[in-house]
Amino acid sequence: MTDPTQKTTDFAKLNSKTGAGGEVHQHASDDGARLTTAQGVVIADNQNSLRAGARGPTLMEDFVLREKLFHFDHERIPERVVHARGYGAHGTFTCTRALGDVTRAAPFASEGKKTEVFVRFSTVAGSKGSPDLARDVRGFAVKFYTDEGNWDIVGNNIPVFFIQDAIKFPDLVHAVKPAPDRGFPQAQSAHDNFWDFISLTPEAMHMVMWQMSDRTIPRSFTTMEGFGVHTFRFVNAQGQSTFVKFHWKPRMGLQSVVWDEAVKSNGADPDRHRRDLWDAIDRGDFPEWDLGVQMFDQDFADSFAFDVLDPTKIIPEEECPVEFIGTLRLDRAVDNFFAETEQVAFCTANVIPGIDFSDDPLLQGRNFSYLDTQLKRLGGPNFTKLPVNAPKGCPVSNYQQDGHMQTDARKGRVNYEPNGWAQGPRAHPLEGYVSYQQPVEGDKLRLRPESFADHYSQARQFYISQTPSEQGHILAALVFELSKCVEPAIRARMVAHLMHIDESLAKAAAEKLGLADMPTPPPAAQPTRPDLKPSAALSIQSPPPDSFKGRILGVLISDGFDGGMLMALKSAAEGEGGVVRTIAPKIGGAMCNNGHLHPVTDQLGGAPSVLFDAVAILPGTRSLAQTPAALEFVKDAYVHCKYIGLTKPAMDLVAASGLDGAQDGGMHALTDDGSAHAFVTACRGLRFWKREDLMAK
Ligand code: HDE
Repeated sequence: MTDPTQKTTDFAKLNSKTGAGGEVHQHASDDGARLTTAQGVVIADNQNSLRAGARGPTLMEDFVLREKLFHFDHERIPERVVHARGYGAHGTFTCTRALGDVTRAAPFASEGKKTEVFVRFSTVAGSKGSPDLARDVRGFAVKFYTDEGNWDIVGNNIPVFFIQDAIKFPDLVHAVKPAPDRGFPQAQSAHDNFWDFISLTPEAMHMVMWQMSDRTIPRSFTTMEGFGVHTFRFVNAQGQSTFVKFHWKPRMGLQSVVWDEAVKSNGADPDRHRRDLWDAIDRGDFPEWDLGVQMFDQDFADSFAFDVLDPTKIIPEEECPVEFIGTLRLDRAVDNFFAETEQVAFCTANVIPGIDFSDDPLLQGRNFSYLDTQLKRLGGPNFTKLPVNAPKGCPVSNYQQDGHMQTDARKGRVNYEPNGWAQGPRAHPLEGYVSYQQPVEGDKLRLRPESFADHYSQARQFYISQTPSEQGHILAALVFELSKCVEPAIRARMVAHLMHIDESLAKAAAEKLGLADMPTPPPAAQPTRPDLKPSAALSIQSPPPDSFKGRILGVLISDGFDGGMLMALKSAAEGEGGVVRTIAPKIGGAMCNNGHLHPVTDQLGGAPSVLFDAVAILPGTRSLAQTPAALEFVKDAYVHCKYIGLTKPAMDLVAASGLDGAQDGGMHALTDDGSAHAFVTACRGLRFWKREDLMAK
């Protein structure tokens, strides 16, 4: 690193122009580069506009000022209508199983084949500046830069959707977004308009159960699953089709936070998810997902209990296994958030040879919609030339021309095809994209098929697949959200739907909402099937991950703390691929019991325990029992069912927090290296969920 004072001095010699206060206005840049206008003219002074006299009017001819303000005034583009808040990263997809017999899609051509990718994660409802941990569905959009063109899987972290037909999408989004008159609430579904719409839309019930589960408050992007949602087609070189559903499974395992933690986390660190992804890549802990596929033929589709074209339904993994075919690794943060994450343009219609659509009406609507959004946001049809959107693995060659911001200067006189000049690219019947030859017939009509009519059976199946703790979270989420609805009829309508899903859930919700009478369930287009078996893959809590990899242990210390214990915890957590952060009353550090000042990563007031996966409390001679932030730290960790490691000097803090008598299997005494190891091993289990029962007593 060069010494900044040195640079100032050097430049002062070079150009000793000073302001009225005597300050030096500019530094020589490290590489001697010159600041220029967009036209390439070197700028002499970037601090003062051109004036007639030192205190006189600014001149219109100041092209440096004019260009700078002009560019600044146009620095924003419209945010995405949905999925506005997002974060992207680059990576690689590696094929682990060649699929040449099933699809000619380039990424699956051979085992070990690598394809560059760009991934953008997002929330759906909130605008660009909204907090990361809103209760919301997460977008999981992957762009594969394949050697046969760009292919996008524009998925979510939930395998089903609220609606069955694209025509309902604007209404769904209007209902969840801020109300048009008051412009709030922002980034949440806990309000009348959302539940009004949902309670009048029975097809949403399956998705609502997922939405009320902890899936919508994920610990981080790296602990979420991703799903293509719709049924797609794989098509092989012989033109034969196999239906396929896409699944991304995080190597870190599924992990979520609890609701109270999400709420507090949004205050403590609204950028929590993007920071987590940035930090993970920065420290070389590259997040990974396995790509799994459920492949099935027409016979399976015909015999399956639901319509495979219905996006409100899953195919349980027990009925059609998820087969792993590759791994996604994110290993490069963006260089520039705007240029890449903001300008990336995903589209479900971006497919390559070997990938085709099904007739899912939601997918068909999406194929139509995304280009419109790109045009609006990116200002013209040439957004495909932006580096993040341009194909990387293959040439692009066609006769499209002109339009806003055309950056290509194609040569030659020919811009049409066929042409007799023997110039320019030609279509290729063998290598080109050929749509799957699917016979199509039918009357033109606006009608939902009867096979889409069962709205409750899979909602019930999801609910009974959850652990009792997860079922408790769903109930609590429903009660929280519906309690925010001012209109009693909306609450009653929702509870009435729950009757079709699970009577005990409906009754518990009614009781907690203070409903005077149980509402009558609405007529169901089809009765709920009681025979669908629980599916283990639908639960987050079971089984928990088998290591602490990628997670953060927050260690609270104060002057005189046990340095040996901190080292033991670090070695145990880092041995599992975890991260340790140290928190102390002052950011300058805390005095170790060996007499040395130990640096810390966080100051207690700005680092509540909600930001950590597990915590250890190691006060020294300086007690923390009178420090409000320390009391909150330990109380919240307890209430959020976190594993808590405690040295003896921490006991007065525990007592002062009112938790003295509440010690349980999730609170570990830290006495020696062995106990530090045992504590970190216990932390693998996500949370000490049994505490919920203890707290309920
Ligand atoms: Fe989207 N969706 N969507 N969507 N969607 C957009 O495109 C749309 C749907 C999804 O990180 C928009 O560029 C319609 C389902 C993701 O940039 C827009 C319908 C799923 C992203 C749009 C749906 C998604 C979007 C807004 C109903 C899960 C963010 C900005 C027919 C499988 C991509 C944009 C990114 C973005 C339309 C339903 C996923 C307006 C019409 C179902 C992950 O074009």
